Amino acid sequence: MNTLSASTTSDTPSAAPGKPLIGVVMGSSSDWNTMQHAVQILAHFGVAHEARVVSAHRMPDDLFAYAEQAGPRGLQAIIAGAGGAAHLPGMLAAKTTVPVLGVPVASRHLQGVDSLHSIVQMPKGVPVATFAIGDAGAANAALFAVSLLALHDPGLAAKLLAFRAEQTEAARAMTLPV
Ligand code: RP5
Repeated sequence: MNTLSASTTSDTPSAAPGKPLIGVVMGSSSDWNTMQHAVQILAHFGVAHEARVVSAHRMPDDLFAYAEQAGPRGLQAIIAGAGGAAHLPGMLAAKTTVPVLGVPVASRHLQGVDSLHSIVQMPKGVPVATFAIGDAGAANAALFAVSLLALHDPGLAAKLLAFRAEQTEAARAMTLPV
């Protein structure tokens, strides 16, 4: 499997140590500029994670293997980002009951509207929680994953509250040029 980075290896400076709880996968290394925002959030909160390229159309067998092993490996959620005809999140969701959080990556020609529609329009029965196109979606998918983990982790819940409080203070401190 093509590995962009993995939390269990020592060559991943942004990854928290330990068995990964959150998997971050993407269809291409070209998605990293977007998906790094998810990894940065997970690293900020000290959540053990991994990040890998798993292309739906170029590595379908790897995709199936990743999805089938996600539950047994202890992943609590998979954040999946892809662009264009973005099959990755939906196909992962088809092969696992681990929650899949989909991130539409901005595409060259349709600016990610194609990615968004591909991911958000899952037919009834196999859900993918879909986030905004681009960097905000990647960051928010990670924050959502942190919220899920925080339900059963008081320390993480406290960190999340502190994160929100910092944002509030930053907004209150905003000034305008007039
Ligand atoms: C998708 O095709 C990827 O998720 C990426 O957003 C897009 C382009 O991939 P590359 O041609 O840059 O590898 O599979």
